[in-house]
Amino acid sequence: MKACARSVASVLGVIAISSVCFLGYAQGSRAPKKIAFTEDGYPYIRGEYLVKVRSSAALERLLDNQQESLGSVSRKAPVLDAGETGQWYKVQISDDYKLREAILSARESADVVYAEPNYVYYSQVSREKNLPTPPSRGGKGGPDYNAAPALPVPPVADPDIAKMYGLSKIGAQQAWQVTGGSAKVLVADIDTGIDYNHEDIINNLWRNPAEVAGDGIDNDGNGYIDDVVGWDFRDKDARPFDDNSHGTHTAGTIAATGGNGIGISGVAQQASIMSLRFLGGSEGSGSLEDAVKAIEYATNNGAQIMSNSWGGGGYSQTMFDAISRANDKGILFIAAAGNSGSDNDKKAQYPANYKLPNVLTIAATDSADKLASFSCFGVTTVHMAAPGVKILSTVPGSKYSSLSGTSMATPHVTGAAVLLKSVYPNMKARELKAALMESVEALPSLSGKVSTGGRLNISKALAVAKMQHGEPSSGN
Ligand SMILES: [Ca+2]
Ligand SMILES: [Ca+2]
Ligand SMILES: [Ca+2]
Repeated sequence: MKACARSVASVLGVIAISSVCFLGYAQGSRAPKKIAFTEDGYPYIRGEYLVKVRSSAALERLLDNQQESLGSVSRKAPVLDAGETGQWYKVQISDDYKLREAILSARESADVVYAEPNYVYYSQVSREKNLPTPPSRGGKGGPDYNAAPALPVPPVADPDIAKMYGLSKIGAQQAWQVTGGSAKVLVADIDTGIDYNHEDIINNLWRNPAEVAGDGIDNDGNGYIDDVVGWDFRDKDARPFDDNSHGTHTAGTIAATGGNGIGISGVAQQASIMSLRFLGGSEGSGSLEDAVKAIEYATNNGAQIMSNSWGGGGYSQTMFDAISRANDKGILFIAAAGNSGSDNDKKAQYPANYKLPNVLTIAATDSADKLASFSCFGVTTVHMAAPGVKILSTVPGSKYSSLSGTSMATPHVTGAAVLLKSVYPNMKARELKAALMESVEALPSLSGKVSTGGRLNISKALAVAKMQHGEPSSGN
């Protein structure tokens, strides 16, 4: 009993002196809900935390100690999965009301690098309108490449392109005089999955060259079985199909097939899109654990650009480390600023606010070049804007629909980065980011709102890159 009392006192001591965010609870409901909020308003999964330890033995020691000192703390699953940035684990406890104590006591341990809530993230689409209902999960083992319409030669205009004001705003048509993109540029769409049988996307999907579909074997030894187009981290399988529409929409803006006489065109007409699903359901939500695994997968499997139209949870060291590792590999990480219409300089949004050289944060503008009413901004933390109001793109079932959000602005910049990378394959994250930021079109509505005071112009970005890196190389 004495040992127990000392333990509790020491935990309370930490509570008194620590400046870290504490966990609180949504008021007014006693019913067990899966999601709760920290005191500073960030959503997390009840009863779960992530911890990075110096060894697996250290984890066992920690959990044994917690069980002893915090009586009702139990571990449903001691070690569910190990991340790849080192030894981080997800811990589940039965009583969420003990989660704060569990995290704080973990942080006290010399064995622990950090401990944090398993935050929740959401797709950054405007909720003014319901998303179109996707069809039931299509296909068995992945995309049906045999059903893909062949790209006609010479290129045939995409019929709905006139409805895409975003492409005109950012100078896409002029940029296409230089390059339409390249299948050599691998871009990760970290989202709700993609309808990988969509008529206007199927030709621009990544195909894992070293993986054989449907044989139940991890042919390339990357830890994922039959991952031919990406991975579904939410449902833990090889079929990252879109159950929400959001991810198919962002994928189409990045690189719906241009010049095939069908539907629309992405900002890049050609690219290799990797579908990494960690968000899902009607809200398009997902966990920190799965987000980080998706980022790690993209980093480890050759992605050069990551498109991230989501946000929600608070500062996470696990995620910071994962994005930092992508930075070390020269991978650009493009993030939506958020849809709460607030100032990110005052209330941080993540991943948008991570201070890393490869993070490029995007606000949304409309067809009149005004900052969208829902768009977050931040003169130091948000870098630039792109069209994000009433954006026409692809949705599941080989359909097309308009959506609004910083979610829609972000993939415009991703597509632009694909175009740069396709003719300047040696440009690293830092250089891509600089070229995109230096070439923005300054707009009065963005002055004092984003650090560049401007909106994406890919045609100008290619011109800036040409001054810095010489003549563009052939895209293919
Ligand atoms: Ca594999
Ligand atoms: Ca296989
Ligand atoms: Ca098309």
